[in-house]
Amino acid sequence: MSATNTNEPRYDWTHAEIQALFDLPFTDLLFRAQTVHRENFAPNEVQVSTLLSIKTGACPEDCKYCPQSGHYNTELEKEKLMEVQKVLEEAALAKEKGASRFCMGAAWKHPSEKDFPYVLEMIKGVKSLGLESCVTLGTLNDEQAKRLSEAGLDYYNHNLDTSAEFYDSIITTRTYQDRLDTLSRVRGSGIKLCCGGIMGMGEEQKDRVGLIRQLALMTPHPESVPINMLVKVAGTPLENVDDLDEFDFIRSIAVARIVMPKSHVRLSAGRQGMSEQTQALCFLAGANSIFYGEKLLTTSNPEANKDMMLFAKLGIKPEQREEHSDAAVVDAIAAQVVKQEESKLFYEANA
Ligand code: SAM
Ligand code: DTB
Ligand code: SF4
Repeated sequence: MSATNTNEPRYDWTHAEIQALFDLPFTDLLFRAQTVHRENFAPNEVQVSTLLSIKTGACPEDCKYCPQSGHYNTELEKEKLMEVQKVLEEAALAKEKGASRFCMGAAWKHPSEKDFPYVLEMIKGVKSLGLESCVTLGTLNDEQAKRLSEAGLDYYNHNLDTSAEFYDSIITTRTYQDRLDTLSRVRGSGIKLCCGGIMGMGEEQKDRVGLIRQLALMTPHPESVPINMLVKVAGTPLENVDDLDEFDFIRSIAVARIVMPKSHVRLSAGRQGMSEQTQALCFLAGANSIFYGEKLLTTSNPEANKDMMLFAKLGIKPEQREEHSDAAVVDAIAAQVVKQEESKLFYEANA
């Protein structure tokens, strides 16, 4: 493996080099990841995004992990596109609780001409609240990417999910190349990329290497890299897949941190099933972003209070957007939440 300046992103990582990182002794890998992390980021800051499903279920795609696919019966309540006003109320609430980015997800193969103008209104509204905006709407054409950019969209989420080789065992209704095409349209329109994948779908280590390499070949790297642990949902084909060893998940975060040194690496879905200690190891491995709030899109996430308590225990602060510095406000909210939780625990103990 070449000893290079760890500070400068590289776009020529080979499969063997990434494989060699995965094969390092665990503490060597984490030490290296933490070193890269500290060269590029404030070590105890974590960016906080809140998710909202703006259109739920009945998706025509057959992604085997997804509770929202219309191909499986997951007993999910389907919902049409939410009203703009309702979305903005949720965004304001997320801001009040300390989120700096609001991410809106729709269970579409691609947005329709009828729905698209409402999504543009949502983006403008979220921006006017002083939040960063992110949407994930499926495949886009050039025109749609341009209109999203003109509406001021900050990030577009579009995951590659796994390696090109394993992809066809997970999704048959679209190709890896379709995904790459949308990603390059989004990039071309000047919107920042949020692109990552899912671990624990029964893939092999070479597939985790393949996914991370594919992400690391993008020039520049995706600004945001969500690493999801599969949330197994009853009714989906992956409902009974074997658990991924959490050390392999933590290794994936560490490797992503090393090969994409300037990207935010998000510890995404799956935190609900993880201990605080596992999450702390993910932060040590270089994760510096989370989804914050009781719900992801359709499945549950740790309660906001619990996350603020975890941040307090670990000495982590929510990262602030550069353009507006209301760090004091967020600190005050965090302190208040922790205080409320402590007094709740005190009263319960003394009841
Ligand atoms: N339909 C759009 C798409 O697929 O691009 C946007 C919404 S989709 C739910 C967004 C991402 O959520 C997927 O790409 C996948 O990586 C992740 N995801 C979906 N179901 C998941 C699950 N059960 N566990 C972990 N991640 C999941
Ligand atoms: C991402 O990588 N993870 C988020 C977000 N991007 C859109 C979605 C996770 C979904 C988990 C399953 C659910 O709640 O439906
Ligand atoms: Fe549809 Fe996205 Fe779920 Fe796939 S991951 S079924 S595209 S909502």
